Amino acid sequence: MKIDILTLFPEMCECYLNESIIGRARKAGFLDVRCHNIRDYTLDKHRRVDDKAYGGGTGMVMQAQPIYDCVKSVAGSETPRLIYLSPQGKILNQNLVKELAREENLLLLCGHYEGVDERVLEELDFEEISIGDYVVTGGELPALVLTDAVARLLEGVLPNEDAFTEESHFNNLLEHPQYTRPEVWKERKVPEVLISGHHANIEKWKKEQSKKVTNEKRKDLLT
Ligand code: 4FV
Repeated sequence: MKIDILTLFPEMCECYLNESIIGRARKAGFLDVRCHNIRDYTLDKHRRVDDKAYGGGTGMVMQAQPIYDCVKSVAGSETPRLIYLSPQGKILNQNLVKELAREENLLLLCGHYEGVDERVLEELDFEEISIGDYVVTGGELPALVLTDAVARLLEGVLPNEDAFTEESHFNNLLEHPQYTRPEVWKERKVPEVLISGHHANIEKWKKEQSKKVTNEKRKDLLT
C-alpha cells in the first residue's frame, strides 16, 4: 500500500513517521508513506497557499489551485482513494480502518487554518473522514492517526497477527486487562490464571474479561 500525505508541514509528519514501529516498517519496505508539500505547487513568487474567506469571518482558507495541482501530480496515472481529514467527515473507527487497509493507494489531504476551498473537494470528489467530534489546528495529526491505525494492520508492520486480533475494537470488544512483571506491585497480585501456564484457562479468562470490560466501559459496542 502507498499512502501520500498532502500537507503544508511535511517535516511535522516526517518526525512521527520516521520513529518507532512506523519508522522501522518504512525502512523495511512494509510501508510506503510519502509526504508532499502543497506549497511546492503554488504559482506565485510568494508561494501563497491561502487567502481570506469570502463572506467574511475570521481566519484563512486554503486555495484550490495548489491542492488540485498537487493531487494531480502525486496521483499521476493512479487512482488513489482521496480522503480529506475534516471534523465534518465520517468518524474513523476500526471497521473503517480495516476497510482502508485493503486499499492500494490512499491520498490524505491535510487542511489548515479554516479548511480548504470547497470547490477542490467537489472537483476531485474527496471523501471526508474525521478522527473525532472536536477541532484541532491542522489536518496533520488526523492524517498521522489514520496512517498509524491503517499501517499497523499491514503485513510485516507488527510482529504477528495476534498483536492486533486480541486488541480493543478488533472484534467490537475492548481488550482484557494487561499485566507484566513484577508479579506483586503495591500488594496487587497478577491474576493467578495468567501465571498458571494453563493456556485454555488463560484464553477463557481473556475472553471473559474482554466482555466484562466492554460491558463496564463501552456497553454501546455490545449492541
Ligand atoms: C479534524 C478532525 C480537524 C479543522 C480545521 C484542521 C481541523 C483545520 N480533521 N478530524 N477532527 N481538522 O479538526 O479530522 O483545517
